[in-house]
Formats: sequence, C-alpha cells, structure tokens
Amino acid sequence: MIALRYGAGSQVRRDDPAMRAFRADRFGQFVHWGLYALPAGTWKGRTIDFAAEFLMHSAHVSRKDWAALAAEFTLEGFDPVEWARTAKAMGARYVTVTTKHHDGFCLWPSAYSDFTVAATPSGRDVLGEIIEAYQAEGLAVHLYYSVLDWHHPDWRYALETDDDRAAFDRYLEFATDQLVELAERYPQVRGFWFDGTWDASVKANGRWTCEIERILKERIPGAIVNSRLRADDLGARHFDSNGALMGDYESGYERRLPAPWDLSVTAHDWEACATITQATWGFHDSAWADSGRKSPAQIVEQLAQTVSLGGNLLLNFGPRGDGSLVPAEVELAREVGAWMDVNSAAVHASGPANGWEYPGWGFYTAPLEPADASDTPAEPAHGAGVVHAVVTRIPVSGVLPVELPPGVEVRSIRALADGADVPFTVLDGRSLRIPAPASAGMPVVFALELGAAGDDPALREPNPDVALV
Ligand code: JFZ
Repeated sequence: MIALRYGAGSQVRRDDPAMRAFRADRFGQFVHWGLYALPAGTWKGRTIDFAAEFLMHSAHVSRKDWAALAAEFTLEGFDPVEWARTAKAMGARYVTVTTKHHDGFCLWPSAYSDFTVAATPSGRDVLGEIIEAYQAEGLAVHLYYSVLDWHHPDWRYALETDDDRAAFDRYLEFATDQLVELAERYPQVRGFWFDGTWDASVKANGRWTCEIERILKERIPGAIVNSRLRADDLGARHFDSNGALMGDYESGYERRLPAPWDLSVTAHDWEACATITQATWGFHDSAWADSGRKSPAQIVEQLAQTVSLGGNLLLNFGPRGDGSLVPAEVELAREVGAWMDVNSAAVHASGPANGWEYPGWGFYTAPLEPADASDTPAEPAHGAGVVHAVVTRIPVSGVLPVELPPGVEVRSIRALADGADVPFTVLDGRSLRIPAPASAGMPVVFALELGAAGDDPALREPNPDVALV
C-alpha cells in the first residue's frame, strides 16, 4: 500500500439513498449543448469531420471569434420542457447536462466569467430552466463541468514554469468558485460529472480534485461525483495508485462497454456514456455525423449489456443551435421509449444476475436488492424471484440454451411484450432450451420465474412442527 493523501482513502462502496437511486436509475440522458451547436461542425465554409464541440480547437478559431457566437445564441427553438418530456418518455431517469464545455461558455450567468448566457441576447439562465424542467418531470439532474478551458487565459496544459503554476493556481481558484456557485445556485442537483481532466496540469493537482469533491459534498450532502474528476498524489486517474476507485463511480467507459462476460466490473459502480451519432457529442450538421447513427435496437442492446454488468448508460443528445432537438434523436427516443414502456423491468432497478453466465445470445439482468435487505450491499441471491433474459442475438439454430446456476430452477417463462407463456425444455436440471423468438426488430425480453431446485411450492406441505404466524 502506497500512502496517499489524495487517493480513495478508506472510502467503501457507497450505498446511501442517493447512490442507490442513481444505481437504480440505470438509464440517463446526456445533453451537450453550447455555442458549438451553432456552427455545428462547419467554420467559414470548411466542414470538419470531428466532434462538433471541438470545432474551436480543430478549426483554430480565436477566442474572440468564438466568443462572437454568443450574439447568435438566441434560443429560438429552445423548449426545455420538451427536452425533459422526450427524455422521460425514452425511459431515462436522470439527465447530465453540460454547464461549461471545453470552450468555456457557461450556460448559467456565472459571476466569475463574462462568457456566459448573460452575454447572449436573451440573457436567460438556460441551465436553471433546464434543471427546473427535468425536475418537474421527475428526473434527477447531474451537472457536467469541463475543467479544461480554452477560453480562460490562466488555463495550462502542463506546468513547466513558475508562471504556469501561478496561472493554473488562479485557474483552479476560478473553477472552485464556479463549482461552489453551481452548488449554491442549484442545490437540488444530484451530482457532478467532471470532464477535461486528463492534462498534465490537472494530474499534478490531485490535491485539488480531492478537495473539490469534498467541498461539493459539503454543499450538497450525498452528491454523486464521477471518477473522471480525480487524480491522486502521483497523478493516477480514476483509480488511485493502490487500485482503489476515486469518486463514487467509474466514468471511463466512453463509446465502449466492458466485455459482456467481464463480471469483474460489477465490483464497483460505473457509468458508460454513448453517442447516438458515430462520434460527435455536440450537434454536427453533416452527413458524417449521420452516417454512424445508431438504431434504437443498438441502443437497447447497449443498455441491456450495461445493466447486466452493473453499470449505468448515459445516452447523448446534441440539440441544435436554436435549442431545438434533432428530429432523428427525438424519433430514436420515441422508439427506445416504446420498448422501455414494455420492458423497463429488465433495466430500471435491475443489475447483474449473480451466478448466471453470459449466454452469448443476450444478457441476463435481475432486480436489485431492496434497501432494507441488509446493511451491506449483499450479493442478491437469484435462487428466487425473477431473472430477465434480454435476447439481442437470435442464434441460427433457433434455440436459446440457458445454463442455470446451481440450486436454481425455472418455474415458468413469460414474454414481457405480451405476457404470453413461453414453452421451454429442461434437459438435465441445470440447463434449459428456449425456442428463440422470431426477430421482432427490437430485443425480446423473457421473464424467468425462479424457484430453488427441489422446492416446488405446489408440493410443499405445511410443516406441522412449525407454528404458522
Ligand atoms: C470528452 C470530451 O472531450 C467530449 O467533448 C465529450 O464531452 C465527452 C463526453 O468527453 O471526450 C473524451 C473523454 C475521454 C475519452 C475520450 C473522449 N476517453 O477516455 O477515451
């Protein structure tokens, strides 16, 4: 064990009500919105096939030219209530919204910057309106904050000179002021999602990452903070130099997921973030952005894989420059939502099905243990209750083989889509064969009703020696 002042410390896996709620939510909406949505990937007639929120950097736009975009941020199509309703209807239970991305533009009227919504024609507190709209729909809100800042003159990538160090200290003071300001203005948020923390300057400031996490949790008890914020004394990120997770959940999975059989990730909380587009988070108005657009079935498949491995999925939306949602994203949200209307039992308040091995044709999920089950987050025993099988790949054989954990038996199988009983064959007490469903275009979910092997309730006689109470 290396002695660390700014590592994970003695932190155990959180299991308080806020953390349980976050874990049970499983599906969140990411929103990337800022000035970059106006040029949407094209600067002075040149389209750059790269993330739209990087345009200032990739097109070498000066601070001054970029700041001039604020005059065009007119909110003509901005309807946060519609955003929130779209997210809710999709089955998302929380939203993570960019307050300030790498370009430094703030969606709230920060007292510490003149590059904010206060300098736009409407002057409205866009962030406050977004938070209010989502909370009115019952969704929790997390605030994304980029530490990397292309606008602030004191930002440094690396700390090579005393001047760099002095400038970056000033920058971190500014960031602290802004984060405290966010926590004080919007105390009803559930968490903070840090980004832009990979540069040498931040890695040399593990102390700040540790302190800001503490400061935010002092202001908002139970606040949930992602691991991407954190560096330790030696510059290790996400996990400290002793291998312990920093922050409350791992946020390293970006546009990728752990392997479906890698149950080691169930040891800690994690969240993956995904784009609907190939690779742009901010709205990018070009064929490039559209060409890799995922289908609703692909999103649902990622969601099922995520839940089966004990993670959350944050699905990104990039509204257009006027604030309106991209029609293709609204349509996708509607289709995912139609699936969730019927099948959300396999997602919300669900997690890994312990003892059930990855079957290859899909994913198993099981209900999370209720809060009062025990003081510690015990491994749920899946010899009783239900396991959901999300069928994402139909074998050419037309058969779904199921290997049961020892001591578990399947009493019946029901399709969530129509409640119909699904016939199955028991081979040797440990394995089943289910006829594969016809391809429905979207993953099919079967609820496997379980019992302990040899414990058929129909055959169970009351024990005369036990008083029935
Ligand atoms: C970052 C941002 O640069 C990007 O604009 C977006 O906000 C996204 C959610 O986060 O991009 C990253 C961060 C980390 C990795 C890749 C892109 N990574 O760990 O592979």
